[in-house]
Amino acid sequence: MGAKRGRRSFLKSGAALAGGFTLGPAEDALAQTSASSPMIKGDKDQIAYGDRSKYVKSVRIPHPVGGRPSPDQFGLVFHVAAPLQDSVGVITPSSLHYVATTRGSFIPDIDPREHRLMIHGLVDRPLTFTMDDLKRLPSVTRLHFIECAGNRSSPKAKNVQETHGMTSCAEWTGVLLSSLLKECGLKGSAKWFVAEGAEEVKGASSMPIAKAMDDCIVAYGMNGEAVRPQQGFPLRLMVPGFEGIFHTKYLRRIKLVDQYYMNYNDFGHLDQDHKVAALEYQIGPKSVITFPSGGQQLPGKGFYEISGLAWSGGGAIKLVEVSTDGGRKWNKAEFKGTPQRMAHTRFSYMWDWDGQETELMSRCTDEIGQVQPTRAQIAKYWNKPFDATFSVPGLDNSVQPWKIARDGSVTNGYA
Ligand SMILES: Nc1nc2c(c(=O)[nH]1)N[C@H]1C(S)=C(S)[C@@H](COP(=O)(O)O)O[C@H]1N2
Ligand SMILES: [Mo]
Repeated sequence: MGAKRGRRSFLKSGAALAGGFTLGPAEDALAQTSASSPMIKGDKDQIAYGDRSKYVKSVRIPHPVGGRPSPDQFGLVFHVAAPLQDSVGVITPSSLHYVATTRGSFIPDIDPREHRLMIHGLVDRPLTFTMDDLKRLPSVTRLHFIECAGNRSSPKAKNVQETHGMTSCAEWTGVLLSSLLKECGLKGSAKWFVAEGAEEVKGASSMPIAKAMDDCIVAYGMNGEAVRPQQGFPLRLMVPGFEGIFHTKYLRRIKLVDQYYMNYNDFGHLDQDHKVAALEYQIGPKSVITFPSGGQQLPGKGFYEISGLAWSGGGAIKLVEVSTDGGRKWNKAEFKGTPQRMAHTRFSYMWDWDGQETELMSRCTDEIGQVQPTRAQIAKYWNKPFDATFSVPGLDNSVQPWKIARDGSVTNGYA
């Protein structure tokens, strides 16, 4: 089909609809709203805090990032992946937000009245903030994704939850770190900062001061309510576009320092120049088709809105292209809403499937011109043979192919 053919022409064309849609008599649909329908009881719990429909079954899964099982032999959960295959829009519901813990699933049970954020080191005035102090200050509310460095596709992964589920996007509310640092007064020698969480292993990371003064958020709000305990209640640092590990949960201390300091979280960067490592651990441009995706089943040929997510640590997504023929031709996708900086962006492409075997792919370009690479391009870049043994070194932002079989089943194009 041509990219210019819009949704309207599909909906006017009976031939397109015939493939898969059920067009029953209208009375059947009307009958569904009759008074005999079962009702959800308005019990006390449902008044206080609403549940989703029992028919909606979308759940997170333990995710073996890097082959490490969750839970492990000691019962610790390290990685939990979001069900992106069921996602609509760009916000991940807080209950379905991916979770990554560097030391397993010990979630501190913090009383927000007791919680403090201390900012010290190379500042004129070290300050300690209570949660109430922070909430008095001017706030920002922004959409941002977080992605774990372990989020990678593999031939073994069956669906988008396994290939891409270690990223999520939420609306975060809090105070800009730059506002707090201005209150403290930065000394000229402050070049780096170390952010620390409140667990026994503090999950500290070194980050450049330029990032702190740019767009970091000390966040207490998530998707319209308090940050969830799994996401860092009562306070977490958002470092937009940086690898997930920098987004310090249970944030309790920020120390301004004059150089890069090696911390617990920086162990993964040991084999590289420290400064380069910290500066380069920015998520590359990445996109994935969530519908149709691995494990799903197309009922037959005809019209489908291909839908997916794109994001980049380099800024807002500028362009998404979709291929419906295994990468020969690339077509411009549409955005749902305006792409935000360092946020998931929903894209779509109208597709008329002819019922033949094919492969779907998406690739994106961000506002600074970075283009998402294919796995073959990455292999070439690293001068490695591109065969079954190839796995992407470092962060994996490769193009994800989904194979469509003639029977409409969708599988991982790497398998
Ligand atoms: N204090 C603390 N912060 C942390 C972690 C942690 O275990 N403890 N995990 C990090 C890692 S590895 C990632 S990918 C992100 C995950 O954020 P999420 O669990 O809210 O999705 O938080 C980071 N911040
Ligand atoms: Mo992570």
